[in-house]
Amino acid sequence: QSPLPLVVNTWPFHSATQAAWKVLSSGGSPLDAVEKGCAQCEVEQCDGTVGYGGSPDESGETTLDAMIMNGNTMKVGAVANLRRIKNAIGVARAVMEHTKHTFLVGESASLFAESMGFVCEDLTTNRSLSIYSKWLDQQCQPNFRTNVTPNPEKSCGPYKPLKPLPESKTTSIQKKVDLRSHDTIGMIAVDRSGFVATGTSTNGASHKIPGRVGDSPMIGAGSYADSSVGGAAATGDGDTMMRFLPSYQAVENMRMGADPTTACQKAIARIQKHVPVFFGAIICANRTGSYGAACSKAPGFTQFRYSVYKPGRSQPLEEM
Ligand code: SD4
Repeated sequence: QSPLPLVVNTWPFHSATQAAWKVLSSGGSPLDAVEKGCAQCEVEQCDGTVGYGGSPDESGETTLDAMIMNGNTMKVGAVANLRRIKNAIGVARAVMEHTKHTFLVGESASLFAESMGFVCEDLTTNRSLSIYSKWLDQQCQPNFRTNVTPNPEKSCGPYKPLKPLPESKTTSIQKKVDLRSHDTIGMIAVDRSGFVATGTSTNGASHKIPGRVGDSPMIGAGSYADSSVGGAAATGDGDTMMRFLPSYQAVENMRMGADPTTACQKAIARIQKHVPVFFGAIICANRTGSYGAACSKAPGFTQFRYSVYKPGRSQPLEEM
């Protein structure tokens, strides 16, 4: 039996996998599959880390990052720091298909979305308000400005820009926060002809400085697709991962002959050479339907799971 079509996505976000599979198995395009799959997570607010109502920034606002890539044409649409619009992957696709541009950000991305007919809504929910107010109350959690451990005197607010500590000096508490505050959907879809599309959607990192953009919408970092080889998508600590373009790296590893698992392992190893402790994982699939994944083995992060749907399965498989 042919291993195609194929859907692979980060984490056990099964209804997203299923939504993408429904499109692909009925002969739809991998781009539609990726858009539908990621949009499903945006609606369900998967893990609170995709879509509205999650990961409020330092001012309490939820903003969204997303990208989609067509591995046949090598076209990409991406949005970052998108405000007031729930369907970030849809806006990313609109950038790709209805503009000459590749990447729109912030308020201007939202205005573009509105002009394309996307509904403008508040992305704040009771849940995101409560995450935000708990964080404000504590005010001594390590955060993205200070990068330091909590101060028992409670003198460490989020409001003083301090010089960040070098990576090697970050505390275990800082690392724990990073582990908890990351997740995202990254998806690869391959149709029977070997057409590969990839995409991501996320609300980024909790308590980030407003304007911070993660790896997810960045081409080659969050995901990468090239139908002559395959596709890859990443999840994890975007502030670290984006510096290494791991999705691009993984696809290039496959181009040079690596199987998907090895391609992912090598991309993770490249990061860990410079940043031994970080939280991240990559999924890969090649154009013929082989797939694999790898994750960093950071303390406190022992298991990365991802979902696969392929012919002959009545439910998404969960692996790793
Ligand atoms: C980010 N990588 O903004 C994204 C979100 C994430 O797992 O946590 N992905 O850093």
